[in-house]
Amino acid sequence: MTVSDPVVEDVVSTISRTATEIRQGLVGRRGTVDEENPSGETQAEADIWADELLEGRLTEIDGIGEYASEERATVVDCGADPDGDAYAIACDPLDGSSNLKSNNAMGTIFGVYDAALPARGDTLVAAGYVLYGPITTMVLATEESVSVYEMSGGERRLVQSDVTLPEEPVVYGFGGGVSNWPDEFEAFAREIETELKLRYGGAMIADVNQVLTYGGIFGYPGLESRPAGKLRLQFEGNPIGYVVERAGGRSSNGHRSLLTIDPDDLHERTPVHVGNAELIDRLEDRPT
Ligand code: AHM
Ligand code: MG
Repeated sequence: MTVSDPVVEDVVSTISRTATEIRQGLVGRRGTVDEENPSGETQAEADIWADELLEGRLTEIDGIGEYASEERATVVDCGADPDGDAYAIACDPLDGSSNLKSNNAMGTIFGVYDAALPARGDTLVAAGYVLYGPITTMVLATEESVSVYEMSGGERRLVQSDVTLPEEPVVYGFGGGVSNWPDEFEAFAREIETELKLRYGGAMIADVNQVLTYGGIFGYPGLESRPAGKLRLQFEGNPIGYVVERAGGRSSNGHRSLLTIDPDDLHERTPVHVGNAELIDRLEDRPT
């Protein structure tokens, strides 16, 4: 399947090629650097390297007006106007990069917004992620559908089209630490853990991919110590919310779709919940 919008196709092809390089270049880049990202987290050498690779490639594309990532404080202006004809790209270059230490799965997340950043998720025209698992796959959501590709040598090969969440949920994964969960979320989680199987790997992309494959729910709630939670709306919440909603599921900050949140800040955080609609409805129905 090719993407019908030529700029989006260019973005997806560029990310396909770059992701192959990122995967191969991780060897020797497992250390941390003496820097913090704009969210105050220690950066891995690989975070900065992957961000620079993506920025270099994506800002060259005609029709791209802005590039932003979790790893840099401000938006890179590429000259064209995302509130006009151009698009803006937001990336999490290496989601779950703390998994580098234990050699577990990670991913690259991207969102293509038809508005200047920070933007609402309902201005996305495409979003997806590359999962660096035993094999490299890309999940791509567009206005038309959600597709899965296997990636090899910079090329992507369609392996599944019109992806939808399985109707019967099977797995769940909740981040943040039980002792730090608000009581009402803990009560919900206790209910879910009697119904579904736990799958939590510390990289949202890998955990969401389990939900997309088997059905279920992934959540990173607001915490007692950090009410907005950990995940960032522009780089993580919106793109993943878009993918899961396009696949027939729901996304939520605990109250409403992530895609309807008006952002105030490029790096703002939000509670993130995605999965089968019935489970997200139940989460939202609880008193908070
Ligand atoms: P990152 O983008 O800096 O890697 O942080 C986000 C990651 C998510 O992939 C994952 O869901 C979460 O952090 C895991 O956090 P925790 O270690 O608190 O479980
Ligand atoms: Mg991340």
